[in-house]
Amino acid sequence: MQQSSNLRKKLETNQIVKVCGAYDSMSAKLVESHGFDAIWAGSFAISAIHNVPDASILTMTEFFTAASNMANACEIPVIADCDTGYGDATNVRYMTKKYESAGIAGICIEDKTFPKQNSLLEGGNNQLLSEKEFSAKILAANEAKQNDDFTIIARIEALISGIGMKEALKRADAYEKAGADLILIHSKQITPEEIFEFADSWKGTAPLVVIPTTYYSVNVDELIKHKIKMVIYANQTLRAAHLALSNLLTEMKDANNMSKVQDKMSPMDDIFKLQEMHDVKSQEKILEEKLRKLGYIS
Ligand code: SPV
Ligand code: MG
Repeated sequence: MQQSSNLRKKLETNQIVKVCGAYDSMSAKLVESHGFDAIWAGSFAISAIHNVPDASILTMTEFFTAASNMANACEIPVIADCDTGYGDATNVRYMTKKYESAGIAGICIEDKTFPKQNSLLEGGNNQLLSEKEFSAKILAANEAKQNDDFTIIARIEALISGIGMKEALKRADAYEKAGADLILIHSKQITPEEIFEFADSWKGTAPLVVIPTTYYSVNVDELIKHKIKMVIYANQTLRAAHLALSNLLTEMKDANNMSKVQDKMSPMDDIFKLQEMHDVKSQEKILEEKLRKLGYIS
């Protein structure tokens, strides 16, 4: 099944859709094998593995390569975090075609100005684009998509920028009218109150998406109660990998041998399984048999 149709099917059930962030093919594959519904190809994590700020430093091509590598490696849908759409409505039109034809299930664009900075950065620049200009980007993405199931998520940064709830709700209405399939309401508060207030006041029909990074203690049950349809755990895998590697390297540096770190790593066989290395051996056997039948091997 196409990844975009798969995502639509999940959105049609009455379950919350659980999406987890990844930063490369291996982390995406792990997200898939642990049973998540979809993968978030997030700009924060992809920027981090390139050691650059999440501030529109990488180009569309680099983000696209990262997301399409994940889509190639996995069967579950990949949702690409496309920041502000890498330019204006024309760039969004081009970008949408490119992402959709690579088998990515959906894109998310946010209503900040380019270049953007990560929304959770203390003192970050969170200037908003006008509602009209962002609506033009949503319209352009809709015109560009080929398959109805390709999903367009409009991300509202009004609460992040501090402009307020009224503006956030007004923009959600506008973006739904422009054709957004889902509305992502982002918050950097440490509690979910403003997200709940938004969800309870929202009169539209587009399903809501949240990213509970700062308000991490919110329960899934509470999200469901407030009619939130999708939860994205955006950067936990990147941060966990960073911590695990840092701890391991500290131990390795001062160790006389590697005995002590053996239980801090996956066994080689787990990596062979991830790579489907065992398939290579069975494919070799099949080839050998065919060559024998052709008389090349006695
Ligand atoms: C990301 O994961 O890149 C996001 C979510 O956009 S946040 O870091 O909260 O902005
Ligand atoms: Mg991002």
